[in-house]
Amino acid sequence: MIITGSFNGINYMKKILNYINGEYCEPISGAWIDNFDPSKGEVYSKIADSNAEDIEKAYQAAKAAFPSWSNTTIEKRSNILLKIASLIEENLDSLAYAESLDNGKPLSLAKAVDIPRASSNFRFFGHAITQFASEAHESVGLNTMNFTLRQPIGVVGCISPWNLPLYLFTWKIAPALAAGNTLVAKPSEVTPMTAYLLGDLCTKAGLPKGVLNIVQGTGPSAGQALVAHPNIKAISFTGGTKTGEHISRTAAPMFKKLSLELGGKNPNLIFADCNYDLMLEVTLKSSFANQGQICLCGSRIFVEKSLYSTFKNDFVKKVRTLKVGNPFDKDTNIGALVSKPHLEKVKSYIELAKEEGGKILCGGNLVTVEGSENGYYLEPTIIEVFDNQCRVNQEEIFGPVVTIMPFETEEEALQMANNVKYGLSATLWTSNIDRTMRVSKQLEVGIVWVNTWLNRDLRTPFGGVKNSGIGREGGFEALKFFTETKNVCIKYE
Ligand code: TXE
Repeated sequence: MIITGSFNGINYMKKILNYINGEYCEPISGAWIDNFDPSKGEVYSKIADSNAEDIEKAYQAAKAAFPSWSNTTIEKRSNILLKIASLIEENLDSLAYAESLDNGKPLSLAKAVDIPRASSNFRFFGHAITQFASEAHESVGLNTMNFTLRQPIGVVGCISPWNLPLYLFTWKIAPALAAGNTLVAKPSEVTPMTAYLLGDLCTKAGLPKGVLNIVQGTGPSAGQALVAHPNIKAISFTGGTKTGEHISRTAAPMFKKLSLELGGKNPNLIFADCNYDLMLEVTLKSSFANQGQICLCGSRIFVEKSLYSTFKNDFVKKVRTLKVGNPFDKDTNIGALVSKPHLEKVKSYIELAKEEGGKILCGGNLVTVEGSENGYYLEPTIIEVFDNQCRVNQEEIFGPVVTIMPFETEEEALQMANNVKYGLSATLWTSNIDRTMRVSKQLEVGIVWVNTWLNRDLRTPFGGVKNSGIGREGGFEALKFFTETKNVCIKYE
């Protein structure tokens, strides 16, 4: 089925076009790729299969728009961003619907999290840019004054993934625009719809032509051309670690600025002295929110031995109450996984777990949803593992699958938490402040949550260490990334 109708005033065209120089346009090659509705496993629209020529066209538009946009007053830039934020809010229902349809996530989640956050991203950076300042260093006694300029880089590239489509797309483009850059941005080919709809809202908000160019298409074609473009001097990327590695290789010889937010295999450390009920409730979310397809999900759960069997029983009981179903059903907790290949990848890890000696405590099976029999549904799965070195505990699965394992001492918990190639986030459950400090300092990650999860203040630095990436985004960190720093040293008599 191809959707050609409209929902709350926004058209679902059967073709998802590029947005270049303020206009929707077809890919130069005339090639299209299928776009699937994961809840039904059916093609419902076509995406522009863009290539290097489309990237060049977008680059030329962005280049032409740069002199004017970079010299636009902060107040005007800020106002346009705030207007985009308001338009996203006004279109909450339609955008949430589009996100669920494209991604398979529960509509309730898209309404409560994805779309409000996309709006907040624009609102936050619309305000942040008005407060962004730079330093001055007076060399006292030497009659010298230094001041630091933070100037927009020029044309920058943003590449985003499919798990939180509009949320992560706007997380990059809002600061890049606020800082005065012009952009070529590529959303994931798996979930192109909301980025496509955003183009129209940017036009309505008065964003000048060419400032934001959205090119649809695959990673190897459009994405690769964007990263390889010699005049696009900075790339902000969120996606898989392998892709990040490839992007680094392409970009390094051109000395591009890179911000890479990659995979995770995040530990949850649960100590017996925690607030048990709160921990249980939040652990359910940190394990299975968005079908477990969030780079911040806590996929390795380590529990202090004295609490282990109680936790195991209660957690299994709770997880069994989660309803897997059509994303548009009100009582659905877990929707469809994003694509068939991804479903197959996640399922293969469940099979691997069995081979590795893991014990499936609940879930593990595909789910057939009535009326959506070809959708990509999987039961939320808990695997008890006995060795932190097994592959299911070392590799990113990125689905509704968590492992649990006991630990005896704080040292052992830390050692297992850190013994992995990733280092994005960790969640710690304890009521002991000394332990909080000790463990937080020793965890090899970029973000630690204590007695909470996915609690985000947009001013805070966000990003990982080790194979989870390089660089930090969020707050002024993002504005720093999207600007070039220049020191001006003045000697006076
Ligand atoms: O992501 P890709 P995939 C992890 C997760 C998942 C795995 C693979 O484990 O199973 O990555 O997912 C673009 N040059 N995460 O393959 O390919 C691509 O078009 C430039 C974690 O779907 O990394 C898309 O826009 N761009 C993650 C974006 O990269 C390229 C979120 C991400 O897709 C490119 C998603 C190339 N050569 C997956 N190849 C997180 N950190 O949140 C691909 N792309």
